[in-house]
Amino acid sequence: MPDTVSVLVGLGANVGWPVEQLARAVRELGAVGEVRAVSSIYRTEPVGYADQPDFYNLVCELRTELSAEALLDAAQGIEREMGRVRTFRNAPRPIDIDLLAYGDAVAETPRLVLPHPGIASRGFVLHPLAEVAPEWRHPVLGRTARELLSAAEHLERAERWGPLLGG
Ligand code: PH2
Ligand code: MG
Ligand code: MG
Repeated sequence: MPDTVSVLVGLGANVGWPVEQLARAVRELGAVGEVRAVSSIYRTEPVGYADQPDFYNLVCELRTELSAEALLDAAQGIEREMGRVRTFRNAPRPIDIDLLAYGDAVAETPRLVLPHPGIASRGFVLHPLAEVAPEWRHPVLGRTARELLSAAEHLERAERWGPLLGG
């Protein structure tokens, strides 16, 4: 594909049938780019608002011709289509699709901060990210995903649950 960008996308779900919802969301992302790699699914402790079920998280690598803003629109369209209703910050959700990194872009707009500010401190991102793209280098911190994971302290509980099937 000419002029494509490699994008890292973090997905999470903790309402309904999280594993099926992750598979559907990855399938739908395949309509806006080429899904190059998908991590295992991790079962993770909720961060931010604790009184909710465990999350199921994964990270995938997508190559796309879309701009970051257009990709965000597409991701939010998939979230809406899958029944996501925005209530409060860190609330339970049937699907969450976050742009973790868009090439080497470093940007901050009202809608989008790149790379995602939570990358280096969240186990639910770092474990699947280090699995799918261990040599990816954070454009601001200058560390690879593998290095960020081994340097991180006090990560919440995250266990590998299994592979994504039916994606
Ligand atoms: N997403 C959040 C807040 N907290 N915790 C886990 N374990 N996994 C998530 O995907 C997650 C979270 C906000 O999007
Ligand atoms: Mg999120
Ligand atoms: Mg989100």
